[in-house]
Amino acid sequence: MSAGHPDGPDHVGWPAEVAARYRAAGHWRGQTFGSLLTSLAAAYGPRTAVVGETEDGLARWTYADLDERAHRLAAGLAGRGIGAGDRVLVQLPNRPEFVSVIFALWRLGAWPVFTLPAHRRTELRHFAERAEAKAIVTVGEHERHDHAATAREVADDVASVREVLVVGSPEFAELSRTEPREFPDPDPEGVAFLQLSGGSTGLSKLIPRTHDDYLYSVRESARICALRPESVYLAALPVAHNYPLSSPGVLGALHAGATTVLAPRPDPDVAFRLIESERVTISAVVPPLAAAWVQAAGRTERDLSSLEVLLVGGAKCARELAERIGPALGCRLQQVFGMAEGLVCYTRLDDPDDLVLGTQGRPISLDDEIRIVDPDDPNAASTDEVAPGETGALLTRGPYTIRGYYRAAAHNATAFTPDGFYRTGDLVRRHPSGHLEVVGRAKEQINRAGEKVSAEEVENHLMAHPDVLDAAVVGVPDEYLGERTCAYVVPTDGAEPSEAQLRRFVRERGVAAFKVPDLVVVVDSFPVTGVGKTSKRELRAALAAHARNR
Ligand code: OOB
Repeated sequence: MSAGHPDGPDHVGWPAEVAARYRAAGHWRGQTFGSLLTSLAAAYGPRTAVVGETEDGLARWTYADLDERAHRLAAGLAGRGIGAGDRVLVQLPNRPEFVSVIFALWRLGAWPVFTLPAHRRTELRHFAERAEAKAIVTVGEHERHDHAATAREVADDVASVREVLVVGSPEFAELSRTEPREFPDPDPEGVAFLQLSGGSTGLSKLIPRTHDDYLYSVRESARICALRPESVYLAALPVAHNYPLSSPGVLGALHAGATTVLAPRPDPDVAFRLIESERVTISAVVPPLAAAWVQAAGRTERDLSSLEVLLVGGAKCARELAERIGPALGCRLQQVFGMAEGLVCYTRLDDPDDLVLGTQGRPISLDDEIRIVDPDDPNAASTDEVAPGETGALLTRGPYTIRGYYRAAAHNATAFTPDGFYRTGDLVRRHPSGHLEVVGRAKEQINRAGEKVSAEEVENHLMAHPDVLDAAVVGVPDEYLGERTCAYVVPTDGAEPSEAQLRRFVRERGVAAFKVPDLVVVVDSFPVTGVGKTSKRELRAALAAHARNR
């Protein structure tokens, strides 16, 4: 393994004595995801594991089916030269093969790199380069985009990428029929996959998660959300994201022997149809989607009575919205505040209403260490705690929170404290019960309906335009999205770029649509007095204030 990569180690592990403590506490149990599937198939063989659309209509796979498919596909992928430690970009929408592909890779000890269906050429190229990915697994045409063509472009540009495998193609079907064989189980304390960070300083970083640490969070999430074999989890959000994947998500549902229903789209029409037909008991949404469901529930003919729990997270759920969810949908609200880097907080199903409506929950584990520190000091130490109940910047470390990003030593030096706490960039306050209330954000990131946009990344795309001298991207409050992106642009001398041109320019650079600025304001100079051009951070703060007052 290339621990000696010039950009830093693949995996910054936990100190040995800390790891020993997590093992002794029973958090880390030495199981891999591949062996988990084997034991699930033994325990729940004939029960339905996954329901979702394929080319041949609605597929229903039992646990035994899923196990066999993952076995065969693992053998097929091995035949294509994919093996332990290889990184494989996975870009799949919500369809059953997502699950068989990731378990096949896990059985091989290969590392899925979880990209979103929204990602485009430039982002995929970045992930493939960073991870030195060997292959890309994707689909053909989906939502009017030819993913296979984009993947092939990336493969042409990135030397390490040798295979593009297209789910739904005859070639993929052939691979999925390969005679199964066994592979050595990988190290449970080793990296299982790479997740993506939301990104605040430019492009997304890669997040190495281990079998042991992730399985702990999945197991506990399933328990906290009361999943049981009779549960039916509707995956409405894109399943590659950490939230619908593991909080409790598809993996939590599998862990409990429950059924996962994969919704091709999250809008109320599709979701309500599936809730009715599959008798869905639990689902998970972001706040804007919760609002859309609440609104649609008032006029739907669908029977939603099976729904017991709706998780809401990924972005702040306003109390007013929180209060409407239970009555409108006839279910219990569970708030979730999590991050791909690790820490996940839930309100508990037996918490008093005030905490469920007014906080974002408390951590999964008693071993999740929380420090709320001086919000004005980006380098605050874990000991610089604010007074109890005061707002501050959230630092955390624990049994499933990373100690460093993949090959990013320079970034890690500021993203983590010297004693290993992750600087979340979130501003929170702690209630006496230990529940956290998210009150804001210190990081240079826009949370657009739960999708994270790095201000710097979008600025860099804008500044690549010949008519743009400088750009600053800020979030402005939006009733529906929570926040939308507003780009302030200073043109080069004499140039007059239009808003439409600049938005098209960013889109054509091959980035996810959610990163294209919602609003572009062309100005002669930044409309701010008293802010020098020395700190983009101060400039953004002043522009955000300006945008709010427009
Ligand atoms: C989830 O993961 P990411 O990695 O896309 O984003 C993490 C960030 C947090 O640092 C915070 O800024 C924001 O998203 N966030 C929330 C929130 N949940 C996440 N902000 C306010 N209230 C909430 N409830 O978004 C994620 C991962 C696992 C489970 C749930 C969400």
